Amino acid sequence: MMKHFCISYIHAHNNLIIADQALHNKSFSILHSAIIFVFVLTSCVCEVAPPEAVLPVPSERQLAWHELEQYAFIHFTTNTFTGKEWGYGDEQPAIFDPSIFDAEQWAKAIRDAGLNALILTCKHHDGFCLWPSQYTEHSVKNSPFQNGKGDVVKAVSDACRKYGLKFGVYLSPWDRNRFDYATPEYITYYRNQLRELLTHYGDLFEIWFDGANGGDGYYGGAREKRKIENSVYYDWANTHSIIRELAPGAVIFSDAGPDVRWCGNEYGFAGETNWCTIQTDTLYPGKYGINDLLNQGDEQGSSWTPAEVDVSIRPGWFYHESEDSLVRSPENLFKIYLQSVGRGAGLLLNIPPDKRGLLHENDIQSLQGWKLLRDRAFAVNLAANAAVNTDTYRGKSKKYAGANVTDGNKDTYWATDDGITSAYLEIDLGKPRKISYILMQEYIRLGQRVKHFTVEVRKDNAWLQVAEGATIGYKRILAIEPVNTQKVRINITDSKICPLIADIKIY
Ligand code: FUL
Repeated sequence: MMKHFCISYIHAHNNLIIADQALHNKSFSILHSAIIFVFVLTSCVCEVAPPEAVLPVPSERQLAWHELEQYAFIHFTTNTFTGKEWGYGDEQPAIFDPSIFDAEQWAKAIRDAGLNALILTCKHHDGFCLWPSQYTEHSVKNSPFQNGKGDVVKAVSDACRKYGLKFGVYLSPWDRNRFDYATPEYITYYRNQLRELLTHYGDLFEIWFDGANGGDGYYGGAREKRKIENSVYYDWANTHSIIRELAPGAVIFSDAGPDVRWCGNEYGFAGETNWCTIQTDTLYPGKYGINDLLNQGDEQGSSWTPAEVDVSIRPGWFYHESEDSLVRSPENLFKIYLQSVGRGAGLLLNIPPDKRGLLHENDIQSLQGWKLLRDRAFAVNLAANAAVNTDTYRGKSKKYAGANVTDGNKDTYWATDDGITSAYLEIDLGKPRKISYILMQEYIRLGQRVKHFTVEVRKDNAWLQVAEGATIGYKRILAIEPVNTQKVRINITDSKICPLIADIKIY
């Protein structure tokens, strides 16, 4: 408000000085002051102060990540050929031999399924590297794959760029092959490998660190159990600063963030109540007993660290022929979509390539069926440009009016005045329509605010409640019992501070 006042004053003042000088008349100075007074008064009435942010707010890299919504995970290594889920670390590189490897087949199927990015397990716990790292012999360079000249990471990152997918990497901290695992030297090795991945494969959107580590392994022939202290061994802060320096656009994922957090399970659901905020300073990857916290976030959290739901299309993370009949159905994937993206989380869906080096036909069929279900469910937004009635909006300014939620522009939003934490938006569909889904988005650039809401539909001259929830966040999709109605009312019943709603869609 003060800023607008000052700018208006300066404009008015400058214009009148010019007028004064032109007229060479000192008697105009009284008039001058009067006009400035009126001008400033008018500007104060017209200019409505924008809402203040409620901290914490997302960074630009996090905002870009939110918009990806759903993306693919690829687990591929020697396990694909041994049938294991966790390789021991003594696998011979010679067994890594995909017969008709085709990264473009993966990228195309993933793109066609409406996924927007891909994260590749460049190194899993067994330590085998899918790229010819200069720091180890335990990699594709000693495998029959493309006569030891191949680089899976390069092929996949190139295919991603060709098909318009963003690319990210998974580098397992736990390495059951390395002789020096659990010593300080290993951390140098690990960071060297990370630097290779961060500098050789173009822009990365996400760097993925899992929390599993420690335990028995090959460890260069020692074949023993090694234990590390999760909270200190990896010295994550210094590894993170390498990423900030070499891949400033990438979000860092782990159980504990800092940019994106694990959702606390591998079954495919974020909390129904899901805060993008959490207290990260006491967390570290691999910490036990925090799964519920990770699942729901923390309304009071001081860090913007939204949840990511990682789940596999098959029972295992790696391909096993015995699971060909156990691929998730399109309906199951749709349910997972509603429980992840529909609750404001990111969805990281694992689709493991088979021994041929291809995504399996059954998996591709499920992906296509899932895409069809999403396309059908969200084909026509009945609320596009619909009239919106509200009980209140900020400063009675058009800039914050209800119409902003149906204008299809995510940068405009409805807001209430400061201090107003409950209000409604009533959307008129023009005529009675059958509706099944309600999608809402907060304007998260200024923080996550809504703490409780209800949804009602107009039925037989009365309002009928069809849904209720706590958080909205980046996105909330509510599946309701299909109902015929012309009017839908969203009641924000509680909010941290004045609510800001950017988008409402009805299907
Ligand atoms: C976990 C790993 O132990 C699994 O093998 C898998 O990679 C999963 C995504 O993360 O921590």
